[in-house]
Amino acid sequence: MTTEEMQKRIEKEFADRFGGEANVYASAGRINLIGEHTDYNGGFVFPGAIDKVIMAAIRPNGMEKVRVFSIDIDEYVEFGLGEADAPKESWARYIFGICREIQKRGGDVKGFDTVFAGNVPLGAGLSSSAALESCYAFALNDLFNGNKIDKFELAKIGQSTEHNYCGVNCGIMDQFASVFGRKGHLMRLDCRSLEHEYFPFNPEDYSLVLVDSRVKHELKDSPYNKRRESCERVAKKLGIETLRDADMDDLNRIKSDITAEDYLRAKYVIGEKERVLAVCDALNAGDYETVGKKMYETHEGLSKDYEVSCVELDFLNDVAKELGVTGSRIMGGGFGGCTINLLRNDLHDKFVKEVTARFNEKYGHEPMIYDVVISDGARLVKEAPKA
Ligand code: GAF
Repeated sequence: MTTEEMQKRIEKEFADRFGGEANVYASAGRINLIGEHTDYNGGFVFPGAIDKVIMAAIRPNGMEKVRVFSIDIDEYVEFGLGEADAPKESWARYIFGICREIQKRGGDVKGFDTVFAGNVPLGAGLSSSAALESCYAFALNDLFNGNKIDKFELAKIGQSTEHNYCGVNCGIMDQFASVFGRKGHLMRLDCRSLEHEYFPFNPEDYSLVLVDSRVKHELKDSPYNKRRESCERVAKKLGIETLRDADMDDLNRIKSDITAEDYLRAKYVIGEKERVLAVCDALNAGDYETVGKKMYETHEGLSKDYEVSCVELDFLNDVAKELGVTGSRIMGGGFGGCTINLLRNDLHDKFVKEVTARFNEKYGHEPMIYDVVISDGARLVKEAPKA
């Protein structure tokens, strides 16, 4: 479904269920060029928002409850706005969490009616959950708080929702990308200081392609939280707040005091910190070959040291390398989902054809291919006429 078709569908469903018109908001899924599992370690990330969104029609209803219909799940849920009212449906807990986190910060949330849908592929590592959170955080800020909550706080509201209502102890990258995304730009975020910089990303000769293994990726039941705990244990041992402040000499000094597994996790994170900075320099110099080389190094680290890959993603990475793709790696939390591939435009069609055929031959199903279009993040799409 295109975004335009989706908007029509949402508006019609809203009118059928609740009558009349509502404001329409959207927020985006994200890619990340490099800097994986660095956000909760106080390091750097390099994401951008994409042209796949979660979109919602929302209108205050003058009641003390939220009435919500998910088009994709084909389910209707109602919930109140007190802590005890948390819905059991996992998808509705994202919206409930956003309401509660705004309230906890002293913000205002009143009852509303809403219908939403999305075209961010689920479980593909493109952060459909952050898109959902950012869409509602942005909308409730606009509808009930006169846009007084600043953008970083909106991202943090999404992150706290994951922590407190959805069981994922994530970092800030996905919500940041979804809220701050800007068309044609990647962003480098320092997750410790929250300083960020926009980088125009429109290389003439290269493009980004996602290959979705369709191996389902669900961070809640994956060892994602365990990876974070490993990093925190090592940082504690070193007497520092996060691994951002460690280098390999520090890590080697305490090697005999930590498990072999924790050592490998921290080794990956320390290496990744350096790689993001090297990629920024390379991008500034227009040196995409170096960007690609760093992406392969990241894949190797994520696969061997951080152990968040799977056979399907390693296979996709091998095929990319064999076909001469400039850079390729697991993207997002891992344990399934996509690889992100940087490749010369003249290789695009050949790569898509070959990787699809070879993956299908090996695993019995075709991967999904998405050409990356870097787009805007959270936004008001349409304002309903005043009643
Ligand atoms: C997931 C998390 F939600 C992010 O915070 C980040 O840690 C990412 O995995 C790995 O870089 O998307």
